[in-house]
Amino acid sequence: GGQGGTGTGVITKTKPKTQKPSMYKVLLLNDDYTPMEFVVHILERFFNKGPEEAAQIMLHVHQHGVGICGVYTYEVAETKVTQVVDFSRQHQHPLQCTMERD
Ligand code: TYC
Repeated sequence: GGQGGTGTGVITKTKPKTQKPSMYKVLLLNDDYTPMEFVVHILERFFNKGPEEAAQIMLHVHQHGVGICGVYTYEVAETKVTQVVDFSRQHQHPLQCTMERD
């Protein structure tokens, strides 16, 4: 829909805006048992990180307790969390992954 301007004869239009989806941060939590190399592998495999960024994120989580793997729409974030937790359990690692509104 558009509104015609008045006064100057200049026509302005208000664009109908489609809603942007809410975004969710996927967070990785530190623990004392999961090997560092396994966490790097997770970040490469499920979050499409290169080896350097993956190592950087892993060390951030190791030192600070929590870190951001990526920001996604709800369904994608939920799928990543499930994939990380399932894959970690299959390898007997206690790695925890969660999501929160951005
Ligand atoms: N703290 C773990 C260790 O010393 C490494 C680790 C890093 C575990 C990040 C989980 O999300 C994590 N082996």
